[in-house]
Amino acid sequence: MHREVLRIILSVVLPLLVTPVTGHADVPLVVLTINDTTALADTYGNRVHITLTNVIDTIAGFEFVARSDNPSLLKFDFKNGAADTAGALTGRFEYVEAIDIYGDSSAVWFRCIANANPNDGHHTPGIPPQQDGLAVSLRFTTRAPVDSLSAQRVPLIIESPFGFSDPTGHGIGVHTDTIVDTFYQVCTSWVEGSCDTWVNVDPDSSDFDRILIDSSLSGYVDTGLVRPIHGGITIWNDLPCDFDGDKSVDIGDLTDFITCLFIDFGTCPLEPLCDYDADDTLDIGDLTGLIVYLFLEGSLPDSP
Ligand SMILES: [Ca+2]
Ligand SMILES: [Ca+2]
Ligand SMILES: [Ca+2]
Repeated sequence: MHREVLRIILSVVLPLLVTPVTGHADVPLVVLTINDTTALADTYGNRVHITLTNVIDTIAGFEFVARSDNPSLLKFDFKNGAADTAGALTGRFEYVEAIDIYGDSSAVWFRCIANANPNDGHHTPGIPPQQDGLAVSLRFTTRAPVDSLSAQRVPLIIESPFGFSDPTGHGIGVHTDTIVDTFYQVCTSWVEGSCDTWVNVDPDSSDFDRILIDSSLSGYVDTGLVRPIHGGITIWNDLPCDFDGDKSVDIGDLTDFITCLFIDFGTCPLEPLCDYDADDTLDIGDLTGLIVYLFLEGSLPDSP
């Protein structure tokens, strides 16, 4: 078959093979979440967890950019390795890279492929369907908040390149657009019955030997099917609930809290705030919040 004919057939048939992704905006296939986190001002060694839910597909590779909305307060820590995959779903992936995409540590471009080297004698599987697994942690550093009296939240935004591949290398939740263009051509040089040189002509003013329909495909991720959930870091000058001021919240702070609530009644300090329900008093409800944070799956209060 002539190459030209094959090309024409392919360019007509190919769009028909591309099944459009129908929208189920309420049932995403993949969700990537930046989890809200609290950090102290002017510190390094902080981590924010990025979690992944993949409902149907095994994920063999993915990429995303996480950008700090306020790099003067929060930057990613490329000196110590911006991505920490220890104990994460990507921990055994053969290729993992965290790129300083803008060169100023304001954003991380994270890329990973499970079985990046197919010839190393070891098949590294992707991530089978699961919920809320830790995909990777990102390290960041903080500066002091501008307003020293209150905490400040720095949004972390998920941006492109953003996408996920299944084990066959196909993008998950990718819409494909077809761009079609039509050319009218004459042959200017025949070699043994086959055309050597085709030239485009204007069909209104010239005869033509053939019509060429050229199509090219371009794709984009449907964020209804592959959903990014942005997050943020609340930066405190003083750590909430750090009653003894040792820059960490632990059982010693719980003891201080219990003491001020039940033994030296009314001696709870106004700072640091540990006011979970934001009612401007410290009481047993706030103590419960701290207990949940220390022993179960809770967080520190996220507003002053
Ligand atoms: Ca391999
Ligand atoms: Ca403490
Ligand atoms: Ca309270």
